[in-house]
Amino acid sequence: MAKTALVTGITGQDGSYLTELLLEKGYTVHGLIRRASSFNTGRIDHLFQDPHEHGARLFLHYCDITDAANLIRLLNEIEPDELYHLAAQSHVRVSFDQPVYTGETTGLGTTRILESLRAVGSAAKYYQASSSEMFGKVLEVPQKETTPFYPRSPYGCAKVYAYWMTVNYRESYKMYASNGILFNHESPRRDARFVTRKITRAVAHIRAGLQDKLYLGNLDSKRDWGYAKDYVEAMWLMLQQDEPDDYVVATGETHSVREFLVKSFEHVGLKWEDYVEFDERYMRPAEVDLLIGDASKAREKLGWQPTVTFDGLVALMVDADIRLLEDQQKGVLGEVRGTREFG
Ligand code: NAP
Ligand code: G4F
Repeated sequence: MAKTALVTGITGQDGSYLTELLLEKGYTVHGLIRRASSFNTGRIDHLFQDPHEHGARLFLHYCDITDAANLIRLLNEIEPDELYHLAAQSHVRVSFDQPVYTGETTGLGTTRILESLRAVGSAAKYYQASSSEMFGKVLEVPQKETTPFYPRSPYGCAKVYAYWMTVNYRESYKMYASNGILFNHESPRRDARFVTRKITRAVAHIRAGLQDKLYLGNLDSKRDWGYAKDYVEAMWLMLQQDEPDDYVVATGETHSVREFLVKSFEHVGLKWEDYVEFDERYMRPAEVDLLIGDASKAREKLGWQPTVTFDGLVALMVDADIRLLEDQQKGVLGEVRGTREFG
């Protein structure tokens, strides 16, 4: 029988790719969205374009992850087979400005969902969006499932709490609850306040003569960057196993922000030094200097592996931003945006 999935954070980068994957696999998908003063469904609007195909199996509900009563009501109504918990205040720099709110959503939001599942007696398989940011000031290179955590931001601390609550509910209540410890993953749907998309978007605008300068912070930190579409496949695989477990998902390669910058500008034949300036505002009180993951367990147990290289990711994102800008200039995008009314 076709399965039903509930996705929190469905309007985010990962939520949108995961929803596409689940609909392709025949699932009925319910997504939680929060009320905003402007449309926030831009990443999933296209899924409603064919109301007889995917659109017919996709349902959205208002629910903030700070609202336990609403969560319980919706879990009773939807009765999901699988719950992918992706909603979070996910920006590390912002978490230093909003540590309490980040703890409330990214940390306690997880407990609220786990406790709601327990309260309604749900047998849904649960996926927790854990993060390589938990490794922070790394205690081992490369990082794997057994590497101890040393978070370096309020976001990292909140994710460590959420990770352990997931393990705790698994052990205490025999819930099927798995942590995906995902390293940075990017795409043309990445918000432009994360460094990769900030760069590729700027390259497209600079190339078109619409922007003079790009202001950035620390160029020396290194990240293990993969492609988001590959990573949502790993999330799904984690919930198809007989037993719950925790998995690192990564490419096994690390590159500095500077390398991403060089490659992005080179892709369009420009020199980054002519455009990039340092801005103190983008520095963090504490930095994560080096992330590189060992995804052997995911490869061996889930049969998962990444399909997009670092160079491929840069090219894919720069090309997508060039196309997006051209479409915006032609006015094409207006037809897609805001076509759904909610409320
Ligand atoms: P994202 O693009 O920032 O999406 C976050 C989602 O959470 C959005 O749908 C957002 O809604 C929703 N959200 C935030 N606060 C909420 C609240 N209070 N109530 C309900 N919904 C709320 O993040 P992402 O890159 O897709 O990442 C998905 C998850 O994986 C996050 O938990 C993130 O921390 C984690 N993660 C990401 C990476 C990565 O490299 N991308 C790596 C490891 C872990 P709006 O659209 O309304 O803002
Ligand atoms: O793109 P970032 O903001 O991503 P960060 O901090 O690594 O966090 C992302 O990955 C985590 C997984 O490890 C996720 F859990 C988290 O939700 C998020 O998706 O920053 C990457 C690096 C940092 O070292 C930052 O200091 O880029 C550096 N950077 C330099 N200039 C900048 C900028 N980051 C941003 N956002 N903006 C800048 O102007």
